[in-house]
Amino acid sequence: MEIELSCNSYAFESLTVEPFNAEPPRSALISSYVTPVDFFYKRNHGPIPIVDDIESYYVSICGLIENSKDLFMRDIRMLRKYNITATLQCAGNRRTAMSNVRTVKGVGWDVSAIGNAVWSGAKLADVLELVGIPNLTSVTRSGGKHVEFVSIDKCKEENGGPYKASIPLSQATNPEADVLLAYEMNGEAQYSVVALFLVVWATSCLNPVELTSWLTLNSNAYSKFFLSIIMPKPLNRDHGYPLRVVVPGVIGARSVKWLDTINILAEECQGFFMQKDYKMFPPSVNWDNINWKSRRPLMDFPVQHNTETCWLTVRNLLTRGRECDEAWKADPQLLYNLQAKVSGYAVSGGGRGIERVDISVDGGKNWVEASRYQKTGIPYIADHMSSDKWAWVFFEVIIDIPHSTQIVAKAVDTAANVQPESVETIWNLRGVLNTSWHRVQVREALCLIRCAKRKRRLLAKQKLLPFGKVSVVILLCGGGIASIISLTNLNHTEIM
Ligand SMILES: Nc1nc2c(c(=O)[nH]1)N[C@H]1C(S)=C(S)[C@@H](COP(=O)(O)O)O[C@H]1N2
Ligand SMILES: [Mo]
Repeated sequence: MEIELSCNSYAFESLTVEPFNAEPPRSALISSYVTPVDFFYKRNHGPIPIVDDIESYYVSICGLIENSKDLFMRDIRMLRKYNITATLQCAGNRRTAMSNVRTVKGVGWDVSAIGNAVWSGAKLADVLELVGIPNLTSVTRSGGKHVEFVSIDKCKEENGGPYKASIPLSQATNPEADVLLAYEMNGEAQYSVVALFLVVWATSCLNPVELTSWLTLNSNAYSKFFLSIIMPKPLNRDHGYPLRVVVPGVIGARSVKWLDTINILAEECQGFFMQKDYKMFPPSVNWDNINWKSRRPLMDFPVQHNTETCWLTVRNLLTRGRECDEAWKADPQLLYNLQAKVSGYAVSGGGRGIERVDISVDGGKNWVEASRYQKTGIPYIADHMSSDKWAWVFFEVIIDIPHSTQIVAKAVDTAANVQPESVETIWNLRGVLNTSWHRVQVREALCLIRCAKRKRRLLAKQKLLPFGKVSVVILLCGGGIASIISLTNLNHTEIM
């Protein structure tokens, strides 16, 4: 018997309101390979700007190039549209665990300052071709080596100036690096949600004759309305409407939202977030002896050893054969025979795949390998064409757990980089790139059982809702159709 557990509520957790910073609960995060926009973490350094006149919005491309150019949204939409599934992660993800060792400065993220989305837009390499910079250029004729992205928003760290960051020109002009100017986020996902809604609604409200006459009578007005919801949704304001940069495999800070200007520079961007933040220092550096110039800006995540991050949550609990609580009441020893489904996400920077995820239930003495997956029906093979190279990988293993121990996870990427064992060794004053082994204390087994009970009570309550078997069948059919629709519409991914 398997009892679904969910100890967290599904509410979004706001960490700061001004600027708005929020992350979803852990369990919500790994419930979907493509993170719904509502569960995608939000990281802002200033007030979220409003761009309402899309006709007059344009991006200026200037700096060390022969001809500067202003690109309107229609010019960018004219370029070939790519859908890239990429995981965005804030360099400060898991900062709180680092501050438990010694205080660090920064937003207190738990493990969910990360999300995986299908980003759609033009490739930066194609945009730069429009201003005469060919693919795979490292230096322009006038000496440009870096591409700076300047935003519309204003931050106090920039003394009221705009947020900005840069990446090397060689990366920006490499089509394989998949750097995007994105105008949609999970756009295609709308099809499945809307299709599901339509199927459930139409089938449950109308009989076939009514349905046909309704469709004939109202085709014009309703088709307009439905088209407006079925059309891919633009990027939402929180995530950079109308246009943002997405630099796959690189810390989130370089994926500049609300893009205003692209500058071709000889040196990397001198902005605060490139020079005085998002750098990693050794544990010996403190606020009195820090020399910002001594370190390079963080790019690929994670930087140290290019390791990957991997968190786990204990989601499900299995007892053998009987109802959890009764079984446990009858035989408290059952607690010693628990199995847990340990699952989570693993991700590496730079486009490297996840080669392995190891799980230990004895604090790291013995390990078993978890299974890995991205898309249903397609086995995950790291660095293979069939996998989303910039996206996280989910893992899962069902494992016997002793009543009180520590479950530990560590991932290995395709360059054989392994996560560092202890957070102490990578402690740094800004609390960035905490990629240390993730540990879960299994004293929680008892709490989990209580959660299971609560969850079952909730399920029992739900059965009382006026939600007959027919609706369930419709819902399932709708889901099936919806997933077929979403499969045909997505090149790089599917919604699970
Ligand atoms: N213009 C602008 N772009 C920005 C930021 C910002 O504050 N302003 N924050 C950056 C940081 S630190 C991260 S982690 C990501 C977060 O993107 P999200 O809010 O879409 O999740 O955006 C990056 N781009
Ligand atoms: Mo970030």
